[in-house]
Amino acid sequence: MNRMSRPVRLALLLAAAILVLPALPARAQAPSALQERADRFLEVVNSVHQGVSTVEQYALWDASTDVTPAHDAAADAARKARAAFTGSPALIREARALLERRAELAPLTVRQLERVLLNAAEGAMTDPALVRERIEAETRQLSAMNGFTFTLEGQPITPNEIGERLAKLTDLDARRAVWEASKQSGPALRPGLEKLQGLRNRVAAELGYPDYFALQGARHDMTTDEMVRMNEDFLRVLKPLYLQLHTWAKHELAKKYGQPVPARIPAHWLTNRWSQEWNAMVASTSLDEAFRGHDPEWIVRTAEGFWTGIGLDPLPETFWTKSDLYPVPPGDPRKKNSHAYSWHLDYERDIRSLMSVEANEDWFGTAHHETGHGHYSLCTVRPEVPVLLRNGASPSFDEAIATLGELAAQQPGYLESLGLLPKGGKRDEIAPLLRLALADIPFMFWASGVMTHWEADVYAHGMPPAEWNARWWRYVAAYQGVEPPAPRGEEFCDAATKTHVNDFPAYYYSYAVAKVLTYQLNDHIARRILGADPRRCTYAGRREVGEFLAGMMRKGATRDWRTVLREATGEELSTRAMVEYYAPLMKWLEKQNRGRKVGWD
Ligand code: X8Z
Ligand code: ZN
Repeated sequence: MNRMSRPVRLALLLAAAILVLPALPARAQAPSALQERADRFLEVVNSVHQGVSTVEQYALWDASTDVTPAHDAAADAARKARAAFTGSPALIREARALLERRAELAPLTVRQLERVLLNAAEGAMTDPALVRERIEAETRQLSAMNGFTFTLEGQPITPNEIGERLAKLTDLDARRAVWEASKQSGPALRPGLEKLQGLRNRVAAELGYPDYFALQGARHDMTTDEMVRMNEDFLRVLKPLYLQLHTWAKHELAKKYGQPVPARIPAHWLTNRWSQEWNAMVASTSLDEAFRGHDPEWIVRTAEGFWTGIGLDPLPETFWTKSDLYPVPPGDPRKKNSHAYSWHLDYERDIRSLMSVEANEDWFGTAHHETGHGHYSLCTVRPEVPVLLRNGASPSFDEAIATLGELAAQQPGYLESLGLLPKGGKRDEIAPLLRLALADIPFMFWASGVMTHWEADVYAHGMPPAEWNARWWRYVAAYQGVEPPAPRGEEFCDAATKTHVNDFPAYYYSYAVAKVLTYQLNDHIARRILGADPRRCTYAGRREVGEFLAGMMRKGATRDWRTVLREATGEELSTRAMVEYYAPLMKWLEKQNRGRKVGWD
């Protein structure tokens, strides 16, 4: 028998203990003093963060749904109070000190501490005057944007009306007048945005970020260059399809308006005022007729019914009583933000939506989008998910679930079941593909191309304001293949007409990443869960789909987004699914475009 020396035995015992210990339940291990210190710190931070953020959200809700000087003042004060806590130097010091020994801390602890620092970087109180100045400039900018009145021939016109007219008008002069009216807010918002360029960058620099774009990129764990390059990569892969679509679209539009075929598409020919989605451009691709006879409430109830139909818990009753879902009635002087948002006000069950829903195709998709955000928020409300991490796995993951709702809202099987498409009969293979492609493919060139590059130039590359509008239209020409009806000088600031440029700066690439993710998730759901063709499946009523999505959503931001994607689909972020989805359309478009010059150069 082999006898071991005492020191060797001791060493082996120790090694065995080290191997076995991590396998024991957490309770069996005494937490280290460092972990205890972090736990105590985070308990306080989570609790106070929830309290001050809720107060802030209530004030911001009032300011966004009813623009008045009193609401602006209250929002300003609430934002400053929140920043005084989340940006507190004591918080920053302790989070940094703990993260210096991150290897000794639980992964969930590390994620929360990193979140504390990310939140702090939005307004570090190491320079309180700077934070105050940013908040005041932002409150003014939001008030100016939300309170802005567009006019056409001296009469007020709402953003919804602008959209309706651009969808319907066939006279090009009338279209141009509406399109030009939609750009009126730019000059009004320019001075505020010029100020915010410097303020946002200086705030980000306070905690060591090179610029504000970099700070936002950190929410995806990416640098500015990585983010811009990734978006470029999307476009490189999608360009052949976009060129075919662009060529087909400009021929259709030229025919519709009785004009010669242009190289680039005049912006006022398209139905969206930023040319970001083209799906309503020709009657054969528009569903708006089908929505006649439904009211706006039907749209929102149907959207919520989609999510409960796949087995998710219903949104709380207060969603219906506290949300602001419909346009301000004509004659009512109240001003509200006319864009669509989902709000998670208290990190518990106060989930609301701010929309201006009308019964049309656009709002039908958007209502599915917004209620999707609401369900993501609701799924994160669990004791296992600390308040600090009750968000999507990343901003683009949050947008991806919402965007998946929009995709589901266009599935022919679902539309048929709702009576929005004729039931049965021979299904046209191409029409639904074309309708979806016209929404999603131009969107990528707008989001990954124009918006991402322009905002990177503003924040990361220090673009002087005197070049803003020229750069904007250079990107529109280069990425979208679109041109303005007449030259647009620096007296305009057309980028500032886009809501996000003012209130969600350096965020927009999240929608492009989300679109890519959406096609990956759809591919996985169709093939692996429903055993169906990704182009022909219907999610509505399928509880397996709800379970799959809820599995991701319930994690909130407790896990890295790339890991969540890999674990859910077995794949890294990739445009593969998007390109495969449109392979039959690509063939069809090539046939339609035979003999035509493809592209605009
Ligand atoms: O802003 C939105 C949503 C709210 S998160 C309605 N979207 C972007 C936009 O309208 O420009 C959805 C798609 C892109
Ligand atoms: Zn969204």
